[in-house]
Amino acid sequence: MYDLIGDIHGYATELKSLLDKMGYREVSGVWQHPERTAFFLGDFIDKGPEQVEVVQIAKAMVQSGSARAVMGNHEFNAVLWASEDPLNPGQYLRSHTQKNLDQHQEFLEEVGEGSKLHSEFIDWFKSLPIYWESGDFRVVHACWHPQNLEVISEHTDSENCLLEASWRESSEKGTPLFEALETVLKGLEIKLPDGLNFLDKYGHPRSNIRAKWWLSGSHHTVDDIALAPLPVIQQLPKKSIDDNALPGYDRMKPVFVGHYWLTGTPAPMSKHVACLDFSIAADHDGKLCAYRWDGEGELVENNFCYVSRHRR
Ligand SMILES: [Mn+2]
Repeated sequence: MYDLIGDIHGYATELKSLLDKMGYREVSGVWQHPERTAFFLGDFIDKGPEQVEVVQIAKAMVQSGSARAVMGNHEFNAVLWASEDPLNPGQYLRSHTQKNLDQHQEFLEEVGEGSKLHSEFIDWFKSLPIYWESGDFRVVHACWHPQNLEVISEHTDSENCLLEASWRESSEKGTPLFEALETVLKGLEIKLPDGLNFLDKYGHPRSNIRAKWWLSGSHHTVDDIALAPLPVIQQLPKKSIDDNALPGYDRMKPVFVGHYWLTGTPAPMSKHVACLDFSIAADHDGKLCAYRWDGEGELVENNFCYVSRHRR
């Protein structure tokens, strides 16, 4: 059975505490459990103080078969940052702007940009599947969106890894592949009705809101579908959204996601959807969170397991 682990963002000390708490031990340099397999939901890097160690732990586990993993938006961006554009030599698939550098600089400094280790990590990131599905559960970094997964599957191999030839298109705004990856790795956003906007945590006006994509049915209002911190939700109107705006979720099997920087006490989002990102990189109340799945079709709060951010 599987222990699904949310976004780690460079916090290796907490990762080791969480693995230890769940009964994993380091044997010959690889963390492993006698009966269980770990499953990482992506976002290993950026933000935290021990990014190289996090990748080394996870990579060794995946390569030895003691864990599986999917790709997060931070690994996706890391690959694009490091990939020269074949059509514009000297340019990169993710532009080296100050804003993009700010999000990634700590990783580049820790790994050594252009080093052998950097290129090993990029190769490993490229080998991560975009999504994963078995007979009885599903895993994706941000949003299980069947239509978009179908678009992506035209660009992946039998393991759901992006084909080498598709990386350029994956970085090109406006292509179906780019749009599909945006949703699957970064979440579904919908436009607020009537030209409305709200202020994000930086005070910038925004007209799109991240949505609880798994909801279905009609008569939802903007404030009930918003996947946002309370201060944002309080700014949102009780206005209806288009009935077709959300893909909904088929509830055939549980799906595990990360990505959303949740706070508070870990619990399922619904009987079939669990988000395991509890903001380990946040200064206040950060947790690294897992779900210990024993094959149940409906998720339960008791199976969450987490550690708090350590003091440094
Ligand atoms: Mn993410």
